[in-house]
Amino acid sequence: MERSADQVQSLARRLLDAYDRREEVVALTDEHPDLSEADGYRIQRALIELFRERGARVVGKKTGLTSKAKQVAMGVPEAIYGYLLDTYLLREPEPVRMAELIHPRLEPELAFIMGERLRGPGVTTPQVLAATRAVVPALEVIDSRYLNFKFKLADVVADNCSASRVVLGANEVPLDGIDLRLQGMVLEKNGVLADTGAGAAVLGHPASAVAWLANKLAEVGDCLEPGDIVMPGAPCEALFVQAGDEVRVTFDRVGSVTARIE
Ligand code: OOG
Ligand code: MG
Repeated sequence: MERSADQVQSLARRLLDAYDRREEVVALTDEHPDLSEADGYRIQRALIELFRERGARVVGKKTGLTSKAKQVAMGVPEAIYGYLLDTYLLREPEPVRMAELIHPRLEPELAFIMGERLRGPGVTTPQVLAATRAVVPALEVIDSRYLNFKFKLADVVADNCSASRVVLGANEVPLDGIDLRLQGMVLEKNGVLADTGAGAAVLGHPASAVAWLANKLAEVGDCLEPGDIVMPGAPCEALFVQAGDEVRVTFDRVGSVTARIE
């Protein structure tokens, strides 16, 4: 059954309220077990509209759950997408402030900066590579608005894929000669190795996640724009953090970014 516009609005407002109060809410599917993925995207669009009414700007898009490690960790075996707002962006060395968040986790991602518009359907991985201006080392801060970070597909979609902050490194590197599929990644917390990965963990190739996103956005008449920051999804599980922690990711040939948690 299709949700009424009123119900979509009221569920979006509930999530906005959780975001503002930095308080968890029960998963929407606890109360509405039949909430569909399509309902989730309608609630997400309403939520983004509410942020825009407050003056926030969309500066890019994200995918999530594009690696096996993330799908298994979160118990949702499907790729999802959401929007990046200017209010999420932190430039190294700006700290991640725990007081602004609920129960943040950090995950390493190689952000894409688009140079050309990409409009699906039919966008391919080589087309994404050709349309990419640069890549940037990034640490995404995810902060689910749901109790204990537990959700189903429709919930996490509605919650804009747990999007919260993105710490961007200073190095914008063009892709010339870099095979992102084979690109190694080393993740450290407080100087101790926390995880490792390769680009192929993300849908076989991080640019394939971006192609998936462009094609999925086409279903709602949206596309990737020049200048968009695009997060392709993490190759490994997210890290728990607390104030005082320092998380650093280093990508082969692209460099590193450090997030200081305050
Ligand atoms: C959903 C967002 C997942 C990623 O990179 O896979 C995501 C979550 O895990 O809360 O951003
Ligand atoms: Mg992510």
